[in-house]
Amino acid sequence: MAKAGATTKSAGLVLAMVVVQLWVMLRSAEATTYVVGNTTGWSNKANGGASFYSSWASSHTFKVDDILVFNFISGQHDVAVVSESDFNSCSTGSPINLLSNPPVNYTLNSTGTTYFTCTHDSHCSEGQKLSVTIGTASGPTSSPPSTTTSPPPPPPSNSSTPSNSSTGHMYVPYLVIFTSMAISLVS
Ligand SMILES: [Cu+2]
Repeated sequence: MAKAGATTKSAGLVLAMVVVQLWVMLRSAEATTYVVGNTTGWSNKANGGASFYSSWASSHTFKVDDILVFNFISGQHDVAVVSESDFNSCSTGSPINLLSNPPVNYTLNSTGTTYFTCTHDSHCSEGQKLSVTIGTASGPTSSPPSTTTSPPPPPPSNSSTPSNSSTGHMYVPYLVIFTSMAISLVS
């Protein structure tokens, strides 16, 4: 009797561990943090210039809610989010967004391509530029921009708020399944 009880107890413990592990795995698949340029960071002196950042970007598959970390020395660089044409021509005079306090953590909040560069001196033309594309199954949304200048709303699926408490609900079904499995095994 005592032996059976101990077996039940350890089986329950193992299952609890599996549940926790699965939960951690699922949560880590949620959003990934990428350090731009890895140890090189965000620089105009990257080996290979612009191709350094394009190959860095192509070595990753980005998704909405992923975070880009731009590491650089304060005052030497900045992170400008620019339009495609400004990106191509290295026009840094009218960025969409300008972030200058390192480390800059930028959350990718929509599908499509986001263009980054540095506004300091000629850093852009020296290769300090990065474009990051988040693909969709059917490509970028085809709805033309209308009168509004506000950014497009986030996709309606998944979480409307990025907080952990709301996304945590997504995994409740898994926990229920595993808990019921555990109960059926021990009973
Ligand atoms: Cu720079």
